[in-house]
Amino acid sequence: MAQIGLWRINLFLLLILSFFIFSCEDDKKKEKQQTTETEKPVKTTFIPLEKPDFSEDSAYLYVQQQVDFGPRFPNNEAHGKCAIFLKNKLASFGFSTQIQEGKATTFNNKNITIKNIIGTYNPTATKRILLFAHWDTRPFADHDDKDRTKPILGANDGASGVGILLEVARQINITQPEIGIDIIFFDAEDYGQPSSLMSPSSAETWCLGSQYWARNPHIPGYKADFGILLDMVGGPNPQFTKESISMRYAPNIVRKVWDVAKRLGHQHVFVDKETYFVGTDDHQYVNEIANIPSIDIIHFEESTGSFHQSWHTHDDNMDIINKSTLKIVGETVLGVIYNEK
Ligand code: AHN
Ligand code: ZN
Repeated sequence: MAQIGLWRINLFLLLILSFFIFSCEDDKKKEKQQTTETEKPVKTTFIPLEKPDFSEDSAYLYVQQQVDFGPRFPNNEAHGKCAIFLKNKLASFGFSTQIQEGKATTFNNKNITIKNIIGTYNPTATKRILLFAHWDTRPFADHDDKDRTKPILGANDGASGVGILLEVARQINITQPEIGIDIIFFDAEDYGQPSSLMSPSSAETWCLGSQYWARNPHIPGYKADFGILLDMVGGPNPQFTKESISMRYAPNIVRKVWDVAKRLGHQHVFVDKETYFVGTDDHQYVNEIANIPSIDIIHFEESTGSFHQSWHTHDDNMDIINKSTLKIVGETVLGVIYNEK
């Protein structure tokens, strides 16, 4: 009898225990449901954008035409010829144009004449966007294994951004948006001190054209609502990350541009990642000296923590220029312009 009693008590305890275990499981499930409920992403309105007309063939041609001049760095003959070509091209799209000239000294004590090429569309509009790219090319191939002292063609590093902006200018002339657009092709971005030199590398030896313009704007007190820089925007397998100088000075513009890219279906190229790169670019001085919130669309590879492998080498030629990259960037820039009221 006593044994049966004990057995009954054990069974009773087991029942109570299993009841507790099951009810705990239940609580966990509820908890889980609740967490997933609150973790649901906040619904944002996603409105796809109609793709603006942008001819990648025209943009490609404009890149080719610059490269055909040969290396284009301050004081060389091709540089002078290409400056006139770019000014005339912008003028042919209905922009009023000028070449801003200035004197500067390079890291290796060369006296150079800077030529910033400036185009204006709709000069009386108060709402303005500044679009810029550097048009000069590096006078040496300091990242190549051979012929390091010879100048590079700069199809990607230089010509690509300019080629896209020329096609953007052509489209603006067709669609005639109401806002004002200023396009500046900055000179002497790429005459900076090689990092291999033992002397302390100095950021200010780069971007001489944009520094000059930021201190001497073509119109005294010139202002734009925001600026977009294109740098190395024609290479293969592009990755445009949210670069740190842009994020420091103009995070809202980064969001605006990346949002337009996403709405155009280009979110795989305009990746939602913030990256840091050691160095500088023209938008730094447009931000810090001209006080115009500006961002850089620049191909930066997270995997290597550097630019495309052709960077500052003789491989930076037409072979690496990708029409689809030109189109993605061009559509995004035009999408931003058409979205501004
Ligand atoms: C530096 O790495 C110092 N500057 C990157 C900006 C650059 C050079 N863009 C093209 N060439
Ligand atoms: Zn460069």
